[in-house]
Amino acid sequence: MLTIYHVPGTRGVRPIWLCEELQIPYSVVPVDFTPEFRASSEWRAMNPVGKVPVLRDELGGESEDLLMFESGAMVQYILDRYGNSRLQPATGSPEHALYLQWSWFAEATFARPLGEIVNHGREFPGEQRIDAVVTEMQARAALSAKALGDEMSDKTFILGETFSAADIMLGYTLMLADRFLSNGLPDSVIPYWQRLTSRPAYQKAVS
Ligand SMILES: N[C@@H](CCC(=O)N[C@@H](CS)C(=O)NCC(=O)O)C(=O)O
Repeated sequence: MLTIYHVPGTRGVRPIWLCEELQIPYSVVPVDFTPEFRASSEWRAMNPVGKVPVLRDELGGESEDLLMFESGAMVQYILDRYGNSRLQPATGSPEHALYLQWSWFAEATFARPLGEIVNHGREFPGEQRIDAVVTEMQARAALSAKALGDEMSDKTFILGETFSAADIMLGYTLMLADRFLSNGLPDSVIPYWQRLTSRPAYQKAVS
């Protein structure tokens, strides 16, 4: 049984959305997102840097529960263990290489400047906020949004016609971009964003 420790609107949306797409059982445990709780030894034992989400998999039998942080790693684990080859191309294929490329792009390249914009708004209010950093991160995030829009000019989903978990990885990043890009999502991305947000599994994950 999978349990996702989650704060609404944060990266736990990714494993929840995936479980909904795969129609596998899971439960959600709400997490107190205050800095105090995230700094507590109780939470640091679950996530050593005090972030969300965390995934627990009760493996049963003699096995200890598996505890994981990093939402992209959770998505890959759930797919590999419970996905029955769904929502990802065959491992080692060129298609899988592109699936990995876009999944990593979503978190390592596109979400990173967006995360800094969020942090400067939330953690460093007032005079501690460095406006030059926010401006630079806006430009970096906008460049990633444009790159994604260029890629999506003739595609339904990031790998072509078929929806995959790379779309889930990108979908959460687009949620952030939609909220925090100062000029909003580029027109080239909007049809893709609308296709993602119209999926019932996405809607369940954000409800
Ligand atoms: N790469 C990590 C990022 C986790 C992350 O930044 N989570 C955010 C919420 S979406 C958070 O906990 N932020 C609080 C903080 O950075 O202090 C993942 O994908 O799980």
